[in-house]
Formats: sequence, structure tokens, C-alpha cells
Amino acid sequence: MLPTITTMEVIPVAGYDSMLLNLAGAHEPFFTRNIVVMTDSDGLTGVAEVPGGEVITKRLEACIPLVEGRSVSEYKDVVQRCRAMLERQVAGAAGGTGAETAHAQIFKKVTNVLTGVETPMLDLLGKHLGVPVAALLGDGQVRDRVRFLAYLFYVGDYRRTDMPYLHDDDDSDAWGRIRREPALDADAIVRQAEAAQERFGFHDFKLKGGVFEPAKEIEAVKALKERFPEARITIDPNAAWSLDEAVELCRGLEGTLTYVEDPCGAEGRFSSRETMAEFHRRTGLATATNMCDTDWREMKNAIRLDSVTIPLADPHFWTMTGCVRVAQLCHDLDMTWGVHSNNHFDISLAMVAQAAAAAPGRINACDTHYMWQDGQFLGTKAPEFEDGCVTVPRDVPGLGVEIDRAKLEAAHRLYVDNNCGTRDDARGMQCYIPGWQYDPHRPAMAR
Ligand code: GKR
Ligand code: MG
Repeated sequence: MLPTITTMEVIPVAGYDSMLLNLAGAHEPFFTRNIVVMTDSDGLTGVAEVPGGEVITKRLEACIPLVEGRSVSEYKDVVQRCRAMLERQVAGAAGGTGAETAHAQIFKKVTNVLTGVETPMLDLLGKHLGVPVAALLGDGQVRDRVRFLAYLFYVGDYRRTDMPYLHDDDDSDAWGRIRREPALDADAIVRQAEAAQERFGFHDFKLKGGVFEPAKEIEAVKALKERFPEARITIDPNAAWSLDEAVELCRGLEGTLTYVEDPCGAEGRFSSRETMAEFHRRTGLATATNMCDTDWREMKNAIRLDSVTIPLADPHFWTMTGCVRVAQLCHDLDMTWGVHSNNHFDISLAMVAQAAAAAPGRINACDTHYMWQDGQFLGTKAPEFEDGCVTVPRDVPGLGVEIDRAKLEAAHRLYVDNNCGTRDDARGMQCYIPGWQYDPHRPAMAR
């Protein structure tokens, strides 16, 4: 008999971030996450990290009665029951319409919570069976090293705000010195890439776009390619560009851009999956997304239209088993799998690494924001990158992260003391540009 779950704790936490710029504004000084810790009757703990915000905290708390008392071996049934309960809750909150249009919203609102239930149970199951979580996903572990990319951002000048951004916190190397400093042009982006490569060994680079005029961002991408001719490079303006603009900007850049992430979105009568398909056909470039292929119904349409060659299936939004299911589909249907990210601690890094270790075939370097958070971890051991990769050892059972209670408590205090809640990138930007408002079709700084 496997042990039972005796307690499930849900702990909202915060960590420090730089003033990273994107289409939605500027990251605030703190990013938030929800940590789930399950303890079983043998005294072992299983953990998960999922997106932050009170809504998710509350939904996770609502799952506690369905989890406590259940055997670790019953994890699939527990997840099923939590799914049914959450779907009822979310549909009820939406007026109980049950309409097809609500389906995607329900999937999105429920799945990130389910990840917080599924992952600690997989962690515990792995520990009891003596295998890593990757061995329990898909057809099992298929690789030992998982490649990550350097996620480069334009960075605002925290000195122009009255917000408590962390600065001068790490003088250990070039990355430590520059990661809180303004980066507002191609030279600064190349310096970021150099410093990140020096510390982590990354071979792949992604630039978060949607900040400046598109041509300026393409200049940065070209400068990166010139400096790192062997690198796989991508840009992600979060669909801020029009289809024609995106085609104009990217046509002829096959040798520079390995793929383009969400270059354009819905336009008039055409859905984002239709414009992405046109972009793909007109430029011949591979397309990635975390915006228009984010549940199974969207996936079905994206595949029929040939819109997306790289679905970024983040375990936080698809569950661990769900994102590996996407990876298997990619492998069989001539697509390649990748992973989206948000700011995160070490537990999320381990979750992505375990999922990617079970993703068959050729996959893309996984997105991670971790380089911006490096040094802030909740486990007993700092994560290690070697040559841009994280190792998933076959002899370390579970997720491979043992929670450090003191660090967890400190991250929770940071959340409470700073009144953290749901992410709001507009607030940071308004300190920078008074009256600033989000516009999905206008780069943040092009005002
Ligand atoms: O951290 O600013 C950010 C990113 O823009 C993030 O919020 C996105 O969800 O990384 C993500 C993306 O690929 O779009
Ligand atoms: Mg994206």
C-alpha cells in the first residue's frame, strides 16, 4: 500500500524581478507564484510551483478536501475529481452557460490549478517508486539533459520609478552586474546575451519584443546573429505586429531567425491561427506560440491550418502529463515541441526539465525566465546549468527538489509584506510613462 496524503499546503510567494519590458508594460519589482506542498503518511513531501495570484490560491485551496486522505497511487483519480469540481466552479462563476465559447476559458482557468495538484503527487509517487517524474510521463524518460534558452528582455530604468526594484545585488560576474540595469538597444541586448551565455552556457536566444518599433527589434536580432552565428534565435512580440508588417519584417531572415513566436494575431475577420498560417506560408519561417494554440480545440484548428510548427506547451498551462501528450503529438505530426515560461523559482524549472526529459524526438530549447531570478530558489540546492542544459538524473527520484522551509517562509513573507497579488505590468510602465495604457497592437515604448 502506498501512503496517503496527510496535508496539502498552498503558499503564495514572491521573488524579486528586474524591470523587464514587454507589450503589456514593465514587470513589477516582485513576481508571484503559488507553491503547493503535500506531505504523506510516510513523512515525504511533494511540491509544485504554479502561476501566482489570489484566484489560483483560492482554487488550489478548494482542492484540499479532495486530496487529503487519498493514496498517492490514486493521483489520476484525484486530478479527475479536482478537474470536475473546478470546471463546475468556473462554469458557475461564468453564469453556468456551459457554452462552447466558455470551454477554452474553463480549460485555461482549471489547468494551471490541476498542475498544482498533479505535480506534487507525481513527485511523491516518483519518490516511492524510486524514479524521476520523467519516468512516469508519456513513454518515460528519453533524455538526461534538457536544453534551455536565454530569454533576453529590454529592461527599463528602475531609477525612474518609485518602486522597490532590487539592484546592485550581485557583483559576482557580468550577468550579476547587468541584469537589473537598463537595456534599451541592440548593443545592450547583445551584452545581455554574452553575459548570460558566460554564466549559464546558453546556445539559444529569445528576445521579448513588442517594446520598441519592430524594425529596431529586428536590428537587435540581427546583431545577436552577427555576434552568435551558430545560435538559434527567435523573437516574440506577443502578436503586436500586423500580418503584413510581420511578413515584411521577417521575410528573408531564414538564416537569422530559427523561428518566430507570435509575430501576429487576430485581424478583422481572421483569427490568429489564420494569420499565423499566412505568416508561415508567406515567409517560410517556423512559427511558435503560447497565445493561439493553448488548448486541444485550438490545437485541432492550428494543425488543420498549419499555423504553428512549435506549440509551446508549458506544463503550468497543460499539466505535466498534458504537455508531454502535446510533445508526443508533435513528434508524430512533424511539429517540434517547446515550452513557454513566466518568472519562476527552481521548482518550476525542475517541472519543465522533467517534462522535457520525457518529450520524444527533436525538441526546441525550453523557455525559462530563471536567469533573471538566479540565486532565488526554494529548494535546498541551487539549480545548475551546464552548457545551457539542466540535467535530469535517472537516480534522483521525484522532481529532484527538496523544499527549504526557511526559504519558503521568507518568500511568503515577501509576498505578504509587499501586498503582492495579481501581476500588473501596466503599473510599472505608468511610473515610467505617465498615463500609459496597454494596447495589444502598439509596442509599449512606441508612444
Ligand atoms: O515575462 O513579460 C514576460 C513574458 O511576456 C510572459 O509574460 C509571456 O507569457 O514569456 C511569455 C511569452 O512567451 O509570451
Ligand atoms: Mg510568447
